[in-house]
Amino acid sequence: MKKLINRVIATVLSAVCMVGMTVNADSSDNFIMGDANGDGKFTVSDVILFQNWITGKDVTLNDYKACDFSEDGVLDIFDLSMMKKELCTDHFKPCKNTINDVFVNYVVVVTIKQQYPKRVWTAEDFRGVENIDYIQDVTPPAWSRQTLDIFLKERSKENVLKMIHDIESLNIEEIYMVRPTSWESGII
Ligand SMILES: [Ca+2]
Ligand SMILES: [Ca+2]
Repeated sequence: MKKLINRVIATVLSAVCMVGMTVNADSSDNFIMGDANGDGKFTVSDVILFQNWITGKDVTLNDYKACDFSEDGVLDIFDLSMMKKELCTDHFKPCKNTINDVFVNYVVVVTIKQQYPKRVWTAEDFRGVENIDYIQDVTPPAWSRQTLDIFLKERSKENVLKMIHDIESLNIEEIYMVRPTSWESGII
């Protein structure tokens, strides 16, 4: 009997997951991807909350869009899977570019981890890093990672690589990766 009940529960759960649930149209545009409970960070607590929601437990998501990782307007098991993967892989990725790579221009691209809220970055955040001309926020609309372009005063491939090294050496927790604008850099 217990086995049968378990099977019924599993069937119901998989039906819920397959069908998915429509995202609330009133959901805000100002959210941190993965921040299901709305505390301003994307952590394992959000994964647990979303998992409970997907499996039909009586819990509330603070912002539905923050869980729609596939961006299809429906919350389902695929979003949960992507969310778990994202949390596991959102660690700092050191730059592997070399002087032999093709650089599109002499700009350093800084990508912020997606569990940090967007904020204004200035040269003060990169204190000690020389050769910064100006910083431009180039985050695409609705993009979960903030993206900055740092323009150099003296522009050369060597200086781009030096600045990347200098920024990486600051060990700023919010930074996901620092790259040249290179077709080979694998910017995502
Ligand atoms: Ca959270
Ligand atoms: Ca989705």
